[in-house]
Amino acid sequence: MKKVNAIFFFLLLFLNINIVLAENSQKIHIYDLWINEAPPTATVLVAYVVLKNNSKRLMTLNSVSCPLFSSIEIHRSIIKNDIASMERHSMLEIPSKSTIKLSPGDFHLMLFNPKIPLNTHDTPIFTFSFLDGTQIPVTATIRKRKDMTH
Ligand SMILES: [Cu+2]
Repeated sequence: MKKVNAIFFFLLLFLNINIVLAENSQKIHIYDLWINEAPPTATVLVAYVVLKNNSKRLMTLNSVSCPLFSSIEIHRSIIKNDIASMERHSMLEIPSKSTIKLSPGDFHLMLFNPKIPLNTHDTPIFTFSFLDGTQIPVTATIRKRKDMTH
């Protein structure tokens, strides 16, 4: 009887973990993660992504990491007194039931010190971490360089 209980307990635990993972991946959907291809000597790259919050709560992105870069920051391109610059944001809020698209000229991810030169067949995996502890791995694609103006 004890043995049966133990098996039942592990089964429940297993089911529970799977349910938690499924809920996490549904409450926020992260897609179209792409990196603008840069010359092999570039020390900083730019990435864009779409974040869709399906949940009933505000989701706050507070860090993005990838082992191929020394650090990743959330930036926004701004124009102040006709001068283009960027400001750093420590986090990015995605309101309930809404979608935020990071795109050239607006919010973007700044990727510092690539450890290898990336080309179009590379598929690095990024981890998006939220204030509530949710962590979502997302595979990036590298796009041929078109836009130098980020
Ligand atoms: Cu930037």
